[in-house]
Amino acid sequence: MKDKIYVNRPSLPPLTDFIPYLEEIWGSKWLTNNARYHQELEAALVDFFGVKYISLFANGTLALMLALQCLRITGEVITTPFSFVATTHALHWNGITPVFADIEPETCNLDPDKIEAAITPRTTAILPVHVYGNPCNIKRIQEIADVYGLHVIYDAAHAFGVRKDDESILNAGEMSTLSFHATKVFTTMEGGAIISRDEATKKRIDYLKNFGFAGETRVIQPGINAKMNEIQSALGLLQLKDSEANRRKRKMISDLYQRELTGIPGISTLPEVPGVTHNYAYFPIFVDPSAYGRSRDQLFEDLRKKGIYGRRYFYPLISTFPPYKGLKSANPANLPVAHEKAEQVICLPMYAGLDESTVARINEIIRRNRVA
Ligand code: T4K
Repeated sequence: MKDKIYVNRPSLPPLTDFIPYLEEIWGSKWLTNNARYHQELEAALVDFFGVKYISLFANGTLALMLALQCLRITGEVITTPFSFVATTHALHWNGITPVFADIEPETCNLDPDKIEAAITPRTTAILPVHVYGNPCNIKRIQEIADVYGLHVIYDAAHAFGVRKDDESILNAGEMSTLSFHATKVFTTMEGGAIISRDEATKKRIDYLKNFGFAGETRVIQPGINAKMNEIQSALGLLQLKDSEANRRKRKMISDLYQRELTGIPGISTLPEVPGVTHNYAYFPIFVDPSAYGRSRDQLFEDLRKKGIYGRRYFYPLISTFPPYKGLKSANPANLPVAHEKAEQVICLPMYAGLDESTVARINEIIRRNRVA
């Protein structure tokens, strides 16, 4: 069998390029706590994204947890079950009750038409996710939030560099959070960030990620340690240099998949959205067994036997996990589209280092495995 092909692989710079950064860190003995590379990466990302403020984090989960803390969100928050479990866990860790609403079939994102019905007197915010980096319906979600006086925080863990009508989608809502995990298109090994829109909020976020310290002797809120360190920040600075070249490589792979898979009965993909600069972070396909002749799980196993390690992101749905399945909103009858998508999805391998011949082989397996 050939080497295993994983769903993701980080694009790392040459090790020799990293050494001078390490030498600088060793020489200065500044390892963390908003030191040189941390500051440089924040400035570089603000510029790269076209956003006002960014605060770097140790990972995306802590960023989400502290975004909620920072806005003092309580009660109930409306969110999507079709995401990585960290989205809902961040609510739980804040003592907030998640309220699941269904997703749109076209994008797999929270369906604005399902939000209003989920609002109760205890609702304080909406927490949508730009799943696979595809933008949510930002305009409609904001309209609903404005009418009902709700906060909006976007989990933008997948949305690094995504733009709509030439503006970063990270400017949507009051805050957006990012993940820079090893599996993401831009990585600092572990890492994350919060995008905020005014200086006072940025300051509060920075206090919270440093135990709540506002200066040497003043603590303003029960904060936590969620800081990114200098080695992570240095890797981020290097990653940024290759980010556009890597995006172009992923676009080429996405085009290959789209071209070859379109037209196979029972296989559907998410098309590119006009006006959106995609980051091609994931390549999900959806298997309709009645037309494909084999189930999603059969295709998933067939691919595995041939060394292709796709992933069923996001199956099982968050709403089916024991901590959440007892919630009224977790009833499958409330979430028919999310259940259907979770039963059908496979994310195919997608990363800049994936070669064309492997993509062709994956397409061929999917084409040949169909049972007419
Ligand atoms: N919100 C959303 C919407 C998210 O998707 C995530 C994380 C978060 C919030 C939370 O952000 P973080 O706290 O993680 O920063 C992965 C990631 O661990 C997770 O970050 C990510 N979303 C989620 C979608 O996927 P796993 O358990 O599927 O990852 P794992 O370890 O199986 O890796 C997948 C493949 O990637 C491996 O088969 C090979 C490759 N890989 C992985 C690692 C860790 C590498 O090549 N190198 C590596 O170092 O969760």
